[in-house]
This record gives sequence, structure tokens and C-alpha cells, in this order.
Amino acid sequence: QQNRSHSVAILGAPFSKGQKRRGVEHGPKAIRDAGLVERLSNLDYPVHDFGDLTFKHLEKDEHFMHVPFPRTVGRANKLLSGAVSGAVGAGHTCIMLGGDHSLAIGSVEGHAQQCPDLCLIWVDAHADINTPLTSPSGNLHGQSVAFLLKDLQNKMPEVPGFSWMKPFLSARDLVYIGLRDVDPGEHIILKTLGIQYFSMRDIDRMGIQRVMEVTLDHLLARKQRPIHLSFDIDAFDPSLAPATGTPVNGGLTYREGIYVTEEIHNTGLLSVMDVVEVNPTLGATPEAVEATTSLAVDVIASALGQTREGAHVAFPKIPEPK
Ligand code: 4U7
Ligand code: MN
Ligand code: MN
Ligand code: MN
Repeated sequence: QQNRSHSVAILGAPFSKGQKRRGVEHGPKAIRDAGLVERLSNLDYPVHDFGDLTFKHLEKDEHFMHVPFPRTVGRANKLLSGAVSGAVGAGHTCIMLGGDHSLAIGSVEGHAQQCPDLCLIWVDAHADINTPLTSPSGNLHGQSVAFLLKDLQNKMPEVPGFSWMKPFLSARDLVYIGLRDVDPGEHIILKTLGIQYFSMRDIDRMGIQRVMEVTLDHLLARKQRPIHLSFDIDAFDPSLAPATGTPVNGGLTYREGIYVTEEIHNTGLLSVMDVVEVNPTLGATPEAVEATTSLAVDVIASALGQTREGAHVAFPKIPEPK
């Protein structure tokens, strides 16, 4: 099976209230400035840049338990959900540029409106599956998955700002890749729900090739369905992606990360991709920021079919002298 759809939509989500460090709202501009659209124009489908969404910060938005900005985050995700649903409904493969990872709530929810049978691949150093009751920080970017899962419904309190959505995803339709910083509450959730995950230790042991084989088999063997890829840039080693809010040592190599996106492209089933947690105000030097943003462009291009072996788009045959 080949390309599900023939056009790509880019959607910027300059939002940072799912965590406490400012600057991640500049991610979409930084990734575009690193040459995203030019790079995608080398691939053979039309690219539509839908620009950035405009998010409001609500003046009155008290903490819920120790969770900051619940209504602001809930409202932002409702807006994003509609935008992603619209882009997928119009037949585009959608690339959502964050912004912090709380945005995956709206992105996956909007995707599921169009594709209720989607599956989710979460590439991240973190599991982002805390509930407000297990979260050490309170930050919603570490809780996104908990809002999506049906299996956690009776463990989730009613968080103000999120009454517009209901959890819809089954634990068996989710696979993690790259984990290496999992909180105690998250670990018991992963184990209790039997969620398939590949930590960095698993990648060391099995190799990334086998990890992708098992991942795609787990999600697609019974039936082919649309893939939502939620890619947190902090899945990469901090030496490659330093400009991010919660870096953790011992991450994916460049080649492992690109192999993941290449394999997902090769399924022909990628439908929505999030690229989140790029914070251009956090690099120690301009070079560190540039490394992170150009890495984000590389994984997007690779997920959309850029190969390391070249392609025959420009030269369908070897040119001959006249
Ligand atoms: B990210 C953390 F406690 N688990 O919940 C939390 F370690 O989107 C980090 O993956 C969450 O970057 C990181 O705050 C969220 C913490
Ligand atoms: Mn992370
Ligand atoms: Mn994350
Ligand atoms: Mn982070």
C-alpha cells in the first residue's frame, strides 16, 4: 500500500501552557525557519502550509489540584482538534508543529473524529501517561495519553476545560518507543494496562529494526489502519536535540530516529504526525538550536518519504547527451 493521501497539511500550534517553561510556543516558527517547506517540496506531493492557530490565554484559570492552566490547555486542544479533523477530513496527511506535548490530546482527538480506528505510536523519552493524581509536576504535557485512554477513564478526575472530549483510545492501540524516564505512577499504569512499550534498554537489547517490526506487527497485523505518530523531539539524545524543556540522557541516535520514521512511512499509513517540544529559547548556543530544528525537519521529511537511498523523482531515467 502506498501514500494514503496525496497532499500534506502543515499546522502550527504555538502553545506552551502544558508546562511551565516559556519558549516552546516558538517551535513552529523555528521549524519552518529551518527550511521545512522547501525540504518537503523535494518530495512529490503538494504541501499546504495552513499557518499557525491562535490560542488565547484565559485570564481566570485557577489550578486544578496542582495542575496549572487546565482551562487554557483544554480550550487550546479543542481548537486544535477541530483543525486537525478538518485537515484530515479534507484528505491531507497532517503535520502538527508544537508547542508542548499537551497538544497531542487535541491532535489525536481530532484525528480520531475522522479515523476512529487509528493507532498511536508515541516516540518520547517520557510516557506522558500521568493522571493528575500520579503527576509529580502537575504539568499537562506529561499527562496527554491519560486523557486519551478509555482504559484509564475511572482513574481520571474531571479536569476543568476538558468536558468537550471523552477518552476513545484502547491501550492495545498504543506503542511507545524511546522511554527512559518513567515516573512510578506511570510505570504501574503501563504494567496494569499491558501497554506495549520499547524503552531505550529494549532498543539496546533488540535493535531498532526488531523494535519497529514488533511495533508495526502489534498495531497492524489484525488490520491495516491509519497511524498517528506523536514525536517528542526529546526522544532523541540531548546531544542531538538540546533545545527542549525536559532532556534526558541516553536517547535515540540520529539513525535510530530516522529508521523509525522511515519504517512508518513505508507502511503507507501515516495520517497525522505531531512534532513537539522543540524550544528554540533553550539551546546553549545558536548552533544547538539549529541542530534541534534541523533534526525536526529531518524526521518530518523522513516520515513523509525522504529516503537515505535517494529517489528517482527528478531523474526517471539516466539523462543522455543530445
Ligand atoms: B514531555 C514528567 F515528572 N514525567 O509528568 C512529568 F518527569 O511531553 C515529565 O514528554 C513529563 O516532554 C515530560 O512532569 C513531558 C516528570
Ligand atoms: Mn518527552
Ligand atoms: Mn512528550
Ligand atoms: Mn518535554
